[in-house]
Amino acid sequence: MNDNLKRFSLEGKLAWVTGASYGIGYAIALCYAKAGAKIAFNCRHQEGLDKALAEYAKDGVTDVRGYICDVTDEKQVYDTLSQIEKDFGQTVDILVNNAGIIKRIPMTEMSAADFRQVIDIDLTAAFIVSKAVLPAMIEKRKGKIINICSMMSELGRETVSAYAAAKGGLKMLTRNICSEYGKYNIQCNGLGPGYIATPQTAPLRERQADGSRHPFDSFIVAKTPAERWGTPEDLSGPALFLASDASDFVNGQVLYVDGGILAYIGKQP
Ligand code: NAP
Ligand code: GCO
Repeated sequence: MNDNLKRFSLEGKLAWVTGASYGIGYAIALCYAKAGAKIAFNCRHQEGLDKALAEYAKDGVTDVRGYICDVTDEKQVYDTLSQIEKDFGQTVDILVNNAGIIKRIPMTEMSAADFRQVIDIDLTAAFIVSKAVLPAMIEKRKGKIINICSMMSELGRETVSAYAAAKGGLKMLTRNICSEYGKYNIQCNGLGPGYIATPQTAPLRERQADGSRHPFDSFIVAKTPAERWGTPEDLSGPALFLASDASDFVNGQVLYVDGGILAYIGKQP
């Protein structure tokens, strides 16, 4: 492998991808494993964890362990991190704050409890898990933190006030971790997926009773120069770049992987 390609290798690195039992997290973890990384992932449901382990095995990933951990629970996060370090015999080199939810409710109908839950999982949890892994990265003078942001880090839309507030905040948390810890050779960047076909967006792509496409599905295809939804695999290469030595001088950025949505006014109806 030539020196340039070596910079994209994750050989010997330990990556913790939160919420990687399926969807975007799974695709990122799989890509990292194929680039040589050992994988730790977590989720809240044993069934999802077991299914994911079977999928990883089917995809040829052997050096992977799953943990039941709710990323909003500080004790669970610290206990899981200790177990990960014990199981793999090393500290975390790469953290991907991927776990996330969305609640699509008009703001005037959304309870404060619902708003808080989205903020807790999509923003506060990234603070909790990043804070947990940072001391070892500081010690090693090396580390990568990748926060999974969103179109909603830049744009609003009806019914996603909590999610947009969380993802906007996550962009600024990314910049702040860069500012505070860049001197320790720690890079913290955001990855901003466009509209990706995963369980999270399945309701926006459901066929209508008459078999026609969901209006939102048609809207997104018209708004995307690539004229398609993204797949979790579309994120793998950019995620690998941000996790590898190839991005050691990239810090505090959000790399949008959106098929061009943010650059495009949208197709004339
Ligand atoms: P998804 O299919 O709904 O998967 C979410 C994952 O997070 C699951 O593994 C879920 O497992 C886990 N999770 C949720 N809450 C958790 C918690 N409190 N603690 C631990 N794990 C938790 O979502 P996705 O579409 O792959 O999205 C992944 C990330 O990308 C999210 O941050 C999302 O906001 C972001 N994103 C998605 C899109 C898109 O179009 N799909 C675009 C931009 C950004 P359990 O339920 O078992 O915990
Ligand atoms: C929505 C979607 C989006 C995507 C993604 C876009 O309801 O608008 O769920 O929020 O999940 O975040 O980048």
